[in-house]
Amino acid sequence: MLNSVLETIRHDWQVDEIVALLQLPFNDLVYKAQSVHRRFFDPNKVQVSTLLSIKTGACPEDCKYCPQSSRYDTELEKEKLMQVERVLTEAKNAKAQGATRFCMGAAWRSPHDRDLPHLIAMVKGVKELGLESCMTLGMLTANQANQLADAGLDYYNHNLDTSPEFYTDIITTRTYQDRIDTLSHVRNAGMKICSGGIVGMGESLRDRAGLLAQLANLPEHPESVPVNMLVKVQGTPLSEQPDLDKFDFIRTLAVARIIMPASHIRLSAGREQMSEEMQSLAFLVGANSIFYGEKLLTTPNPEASKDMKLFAKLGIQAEERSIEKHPDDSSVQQVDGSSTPLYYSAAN
Ligand code: SAM
Ligand code: DTB
Ligand code: SF4
Repeated sequence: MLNSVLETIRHDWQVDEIVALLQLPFNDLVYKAQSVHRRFFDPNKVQVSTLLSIKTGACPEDCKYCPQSSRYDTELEKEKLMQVERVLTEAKNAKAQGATRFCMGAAWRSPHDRDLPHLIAMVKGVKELGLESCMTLGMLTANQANQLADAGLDYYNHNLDTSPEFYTDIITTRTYQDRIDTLSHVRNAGMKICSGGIVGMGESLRDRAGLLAQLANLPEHPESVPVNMLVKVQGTPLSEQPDLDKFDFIRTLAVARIIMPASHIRLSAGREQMSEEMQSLAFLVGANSIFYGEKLLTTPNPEASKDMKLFAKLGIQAEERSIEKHPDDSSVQQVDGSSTPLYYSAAN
């Protein structure tokens, strides 16, 4: 059973194949995605992470979507690197609200080595609370990745954002290859990867396929794949971008589920603007992770109580445990060593 499941994990996706999946009749795509989802996950469990901005605004990069770039006037209140104690207070609150992973984000091109001791103290403190830890700090050197891994950092988030072809329309201050290099430093250091992108930035369907191909063709699939719907922030160059068709967004999630079947696919930024029906379609096609709590980094997210009500209506439960190893690795074990099945057959 396990072998046949693992055979379906591929790293040789052609962009044309992914374009064809994105263009399937909608009902066929939903059925395929939900069937794959049931082979790999409990369909009624969703992982919940809480985000905290530990350093806000004044970023030197020029990412056209981002309210934190110093190049755009978004009236954002800048904040220096947060004190460790304050970060840990926020982490405790997140745990009390039911989050299992705490993600700390900094508006940096890359961290300075002088910041590492503070970051390491944050990671250790979050781990001591019994939460999984995640950071997103920009580009990392191999040495920085090793130091964070040694401190116990579980996940590092670094998005590819879009296809290689569309990328230069959005960011000019770092290259696509810079991003791939950071991902390989993270992987070599033994951390789990959270990497995805943003849709709704004016990219074509082929660009969305190109992003998905890049993610799925990494040497190992990212354990977590955030699919962000562009949050249009006044003052950024993308503030007037027309909305992406809602079904094209759902299609992107569905295809991410199909081609990265063992990864958590996160219905990430943009939920504040989505109806309950749209979010439930996202879960139906295999999205199984969300950011939980009323703020993303700088923009609003649905209130926790609203999400809990939606989960209750849909019979969804927050996922409690994580797995020790990625199912892309043949020996899968639950953290607590239990024999709870990881895979759920479509026939069940
Ligand atoms: N500065 C670091 C970096 O860019 O690598 C880490 C923080 S950055 C804010 C993390 C990610 O948030 C970006 O890669 C992007 O995918 C996402 N993001 C930022 N602004 C967004 C927006 N307006 N809408 C949707 N996603 C956004
Ligand atoms: C990711 O892919 N999305 C999150 C997280 N990783 C760091 C960030 C979304 C940011 C949305 C805009 C904001 O709140 O500033
Ligand atoms: Fe800076 Fe990250 Fe925003 Fe780009 S996405 S401007 S690197 S904070």
